[in-house]
Amino acid sequence: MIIALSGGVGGAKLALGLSRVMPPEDLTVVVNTGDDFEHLGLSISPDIDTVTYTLAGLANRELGWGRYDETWSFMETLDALGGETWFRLGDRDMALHVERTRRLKAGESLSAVTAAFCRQFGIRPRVIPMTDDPVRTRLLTESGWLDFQEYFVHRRCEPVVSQLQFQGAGAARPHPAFMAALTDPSLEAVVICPSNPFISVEPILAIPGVRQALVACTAPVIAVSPIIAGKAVKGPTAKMMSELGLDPSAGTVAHRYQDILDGYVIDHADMSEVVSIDARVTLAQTLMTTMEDREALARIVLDAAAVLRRREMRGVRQRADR
Ligand code: FO1
Repeated sequence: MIIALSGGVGGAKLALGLSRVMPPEDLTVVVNTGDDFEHLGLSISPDIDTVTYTLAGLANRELGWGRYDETWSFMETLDALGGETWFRLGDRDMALHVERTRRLKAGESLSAVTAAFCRQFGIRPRVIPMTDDPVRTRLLTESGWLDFQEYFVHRRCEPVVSQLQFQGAGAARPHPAFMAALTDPSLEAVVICPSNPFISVEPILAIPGVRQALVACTAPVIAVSPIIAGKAVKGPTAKMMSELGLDPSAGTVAHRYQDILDGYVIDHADMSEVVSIDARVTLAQTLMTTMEDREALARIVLDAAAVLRRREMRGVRQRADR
C-alpha cells in the first residue's frame, strides 16, 4: 500500500501517475481540506475535487481545477443577477457542490461523501480528506487576515503574506483510515506530493498526531520538491517563501519536512542543492507535462522508496537516529 499526501494540482498529477503505475486499489490519497470554504451557500472542497476529477480523467488541465467538459450558464446568469462570480463554478461542477452540500447537511461526513462520489466516478484509489473536522487556512497580509480562497482566487495571491494559520487544526482528529494506513504492515511508502508545503501539506501535518505518526512510521517517507530552480511549477509557493523570509529553493522545502523525511526527489536543475539536504536525494525530471511524465516520476518515487526500504532492512541509518 502507498499513501500520497496531496493538495492542489501538483499533488493530483502525481497521484494520477501513481495510480497508473501500481495497483490503484493499493493507493490511498490523503487530501488537504484547508482550502475548503462555504460559498453561495455551498460547501466547497477544492483539493478533494481536483484529485477526484484528475483520477476520474475529468480534470480541466488548462485551468488546473474543475472539469474539462464544462459549460458556464449558471455563472453567466448569476452575473446577470449581480451575484458573486469571482469564484468560477461550472454547470457540471455545480452539481457536485450542490449534492455534497445536501449530504453534509443531512449529517454525512466529508469522507463518506467523498467515497460515494469516487464510487460514482469509478475511481479505484481511496481518496480521504485529512480529517472530517473543519480546518480553514487563513493568511495574514497587509490587508489583515484573509480566508484562503479570498487570497488565492479573489485577490489572485497578490497580497504579501507574513503568517499562515490553520484554523481548527488543533481540535481536528486525523481521519482514522489515514492513521490506520500509517501503521498498516503492508504500507510501503508515504509520498508527499509536489504540492505547496505551506497551503497544501502543512495543514495535514498540523493535525495533532499526524507528524508523530509519520516520524514513527516504519515505511519510508519520500517527498517530491514542488520547486524547480527557485520557481514553483504553478501557484504562489516561491512567492510565499520569499515573503516568509525563506529562500525559494528545493532545499528549503526539504528542511521544513526535516523530521519526517527519508527521501527527497528534486529536479536535475537543482543538483547543487543535494549537499544541503539531509535525506536520500534522487534527481529526476519533476516537471509533469505529459501523462508519461506523471508515470515516469511516479515510478522514480516508488523505486526510491524501495531502495530506502532495502537500506532500512539492512539497518542503514534512518531518520530516527538523527
Ligand atoms: N481557482 C481560481 O484561480 N479561480 C477560480 O475561479 C476557481 C474556481 C474553482 C472552483 C472549484 C474548484 O474545486 C476549484 C476552483 N479553483 C479556482 C481552484 C482552487 O482555488 C484551488 O484549486 C485550491 O483551492 C488551491 O489548490
